Amino acid sequence: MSSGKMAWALQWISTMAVFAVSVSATVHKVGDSAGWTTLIPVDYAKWASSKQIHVGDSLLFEYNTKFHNVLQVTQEQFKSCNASSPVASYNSGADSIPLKRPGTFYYLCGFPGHCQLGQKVEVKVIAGSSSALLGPASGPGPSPSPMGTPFASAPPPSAASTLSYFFSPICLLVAALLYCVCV
Ligand SMILES: [Cu+2]
Repeated sequence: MSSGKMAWALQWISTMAVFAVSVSATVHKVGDSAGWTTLIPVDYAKWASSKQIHVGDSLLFEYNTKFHNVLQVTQEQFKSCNASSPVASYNSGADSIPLKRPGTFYYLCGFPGHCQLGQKVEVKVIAGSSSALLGPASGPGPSPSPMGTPFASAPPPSAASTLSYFFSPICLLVAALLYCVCV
């Protein structure tokens, strides 16, 4: 096995690792197709309760910047629609907000009267990833090999098992030994 192939294999392993992590993150578009608006009466509380939002996911607020913005506020400010001193503010019209820790987060529109009209959303972020890969907290159960898991849902099983075998640590070790012997 040449060093070129070794490098290729290593690159693939790192690519797959990144893929396995990124696949677990979900983008939640606030209000779904309606977006972040007051034109259509959207029940944002209902929207939020219909979602399972995990750490690592992100929120997407889409709106017309002439009429809306997004302010992250405290619970107290949320209750009273107080937009005077937000924790964070967004105004791109397509704000992607990564959710990095568990907890409840509060967002409202800072334009006069909009929060009172219902343009506010309370988002509960649950600890742990939405993927089974990073969530072994649910007890024992069947535990496949660590390398097999990331491929379980994406490619066909035959390709998955071949890939996981090919990139298994033992296989790498053998490849490294062969490389040393040959050179
Ligand atoms: Cu607004």
